[in-house]
Amino acid sequence: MNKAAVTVIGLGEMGRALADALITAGHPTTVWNRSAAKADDLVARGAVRASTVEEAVVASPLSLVCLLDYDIADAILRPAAGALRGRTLVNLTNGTPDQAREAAAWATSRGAAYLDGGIMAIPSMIATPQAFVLYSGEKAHFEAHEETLEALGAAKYLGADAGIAALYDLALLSAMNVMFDGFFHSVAMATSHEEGSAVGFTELLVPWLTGMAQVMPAFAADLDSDAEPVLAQGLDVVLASVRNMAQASRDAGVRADYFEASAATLEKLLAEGVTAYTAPAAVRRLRRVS
Ligand code: FVH
Repeated sequence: MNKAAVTVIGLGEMGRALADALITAGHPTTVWNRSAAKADDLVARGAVRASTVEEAVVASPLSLVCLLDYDIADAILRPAAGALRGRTLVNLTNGTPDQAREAAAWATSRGAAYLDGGIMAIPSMIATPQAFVLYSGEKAHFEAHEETLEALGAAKYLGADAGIAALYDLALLSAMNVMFDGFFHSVAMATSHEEGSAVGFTELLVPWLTGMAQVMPAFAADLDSDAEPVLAQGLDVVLASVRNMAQASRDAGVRADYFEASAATLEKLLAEGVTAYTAPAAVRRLRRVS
C-alpha cells in the first residue's frame, strides 16, 4: 500500500530520528533544515531535500516540525504561511501550553490543520516500543494522520485543547528532572563513604525506585477521590526522616537545601495542627505556590 508523504522541518538529533523512522516505514519523506548538510544521510536513504521551507511544506499533506523552540518555529514557518492552507502541521517542538495554543491559532488562521505534540523519547528510542508521542488538537486531524504518526512511536491523543500535549509533556519531564536531581543527590551522599561507588549504589537505587513507582496509582486514586485518603503517614514520622536526610547530607558534605526547605514546610504544617502526610495535601500545597 502507498504510504502518505510526510515533510520533516528541523533535522537536529530528534528531527533526523523522526525522518529516519518515516523513511524506514516507507513514507515518501521530504526534509528541510537550516544547515542543509544534516540532510545528507537521509537523502542517501531516499529522502528529498527541499531548498526552502515553502517547498518542503508544499511537498506533503503533513509536515512535522521539530526545532529548538517555538520562536524559531514561528520565524521559519511565517514566510511559508501561504503554503499551509489545506495542509496539516504537527509541531513536535518543546514548548509551553500557551505557546502551543498561540501556534494553533496562527496556523488555523492560515487555513492549516494543527496538532501539537510532545515526544516522550530520546532520539535512539524513536520507532521502538518504548517511544510514545502525545498529541492534542482537533481529533479529526489526529485521526486523519494517526497511522503515519504511529511510525514514530505509540501515538497518544489527549484532547482538543492544543495546549494539553505540551502541559502533559512538561509535567512528565518535570517528574523526570526531579527524579534525576534526586538520583544525583543520593549518589553524592552514598559515594561520600570510602566504600561507596555510584555503580554499586545504583544497583540498589533502581529496584528501590521501581518498587516505589508502583505506589503512584494508589496515590493517584486518593488524588482523584473526595473520600478520606487511603494512603497516609504521620507527618511527624515523615518530618523525622526528612530531618535525618538533611543532617546526613550535611555530615557527608553534601548540600541539604532541598531537605531543609522540606523540613521547614513540614514543621509549619505540624505547628498548624496538620497530622497526616497525604498525596492530596501535598498537591494542594504545591498549588498554593504561584
Ligand atoms: N533530543 C531529545 O532527547 C529531546 C527529546 C524530547 C523532544 N526534544 C525536543 O525536540 C526539539 C529538537 O530537539 P533536538 O534534540 O533535535 O535539538 P538539536 O539537535 O539541538 O536541533 C535543533 C534544531 O533546531 C534548529 N535551529 C536552532 N536554531 C535555529 C535557528 N536560529 N534557525 C533555524 N533553525 C534553528 C537546528 O538547525 P541547525 O542548527 O541544524 O541548522 C536543528 O534543526 C526540541 O524542542 C527538544 O526540546 C528533544
